Amino acid sequence: TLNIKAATTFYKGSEFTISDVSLDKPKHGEVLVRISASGICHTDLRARDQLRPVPLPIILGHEGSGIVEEIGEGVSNVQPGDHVIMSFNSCGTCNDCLKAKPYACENFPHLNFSGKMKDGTYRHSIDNEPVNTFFGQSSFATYSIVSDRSIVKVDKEVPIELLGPLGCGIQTGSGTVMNKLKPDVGESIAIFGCGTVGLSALMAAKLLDCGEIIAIDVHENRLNLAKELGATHTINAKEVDVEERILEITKTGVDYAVDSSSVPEVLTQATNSLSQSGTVAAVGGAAIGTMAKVDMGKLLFERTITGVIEGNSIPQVFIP
Ligand code: CXF
Ligand code: ZN
Repeated sequence: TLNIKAATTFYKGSEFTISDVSLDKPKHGEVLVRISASGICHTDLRARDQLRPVPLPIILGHEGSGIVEEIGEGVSNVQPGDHVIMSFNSCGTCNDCLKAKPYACENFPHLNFSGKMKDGTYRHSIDNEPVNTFFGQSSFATYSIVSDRSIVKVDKEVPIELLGPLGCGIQTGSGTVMNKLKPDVGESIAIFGCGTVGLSALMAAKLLDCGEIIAIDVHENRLNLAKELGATHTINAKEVDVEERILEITKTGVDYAVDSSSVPEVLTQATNSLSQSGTVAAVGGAAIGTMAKVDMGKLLFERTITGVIEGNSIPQVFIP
């Protein structure tokens, strides 16, 4: 075992507490990574606050980057010394994985949120008591053990400490636009929520030459950043009727919308802001049972509401 430090969450809403943790050796198909840095995603905070139920105590963090320290038996995609980032875990054997949709893996909940490794055991412990793992990586720590399926090898030339958020937030936002919505040149898009996910969606929309790129948030500083990154219009939802304003800008409603908020009222608003055949992607981490209102009469005219996990990304293909 290895003695590591981890920012541990002991109870609902608790501070991240730096703890001494024992970490077992990597088993078959697993990789030990020395963490350089980790991003922080809203899903970490939702898990800490038990809005996404996860077993406690747990070491959160799922946007880690670092250097491979050791590989378990059967690992062939990386070597010690490789620079890597870590993304979500998937099983590789269910129908969706076999159809190259690891983000829709049937075992996603178990592999990412059950607190256990794939084989049902734990690698972390404090005073011989098991500590739960998160998103198959627990990157708020000095070391992580992850499945080789979570690992994305990256270029050693790129500053490793900046890359972690590619593994979740950035691929969620940009992948939703590039892999799922695939807007044509000149089509319009509304981005509801301008955090990491929304702004990554926005940058992708800009790269794909969308026409109107409308950023919606309640914080002026985020809207200013959205402008800098390519928003053609910004709307402060605290000050303006969002649906009216979008209709004013686009005349017909937007072709696409991305809702990263996981706030039910925002999904309703985004759906109502669509053009006749528009699509809205809900990508925030709403818990099962979160209900939003939908105008079925409007939906009927070819509108689409879809969920998107991790930007429909195969991390090893999309991230490089
Ligand atoms: C998550 C949201 C909760 C379900 C899995 C994907 N996205 C990233 O944090
Ligand atoms: Zn995340």
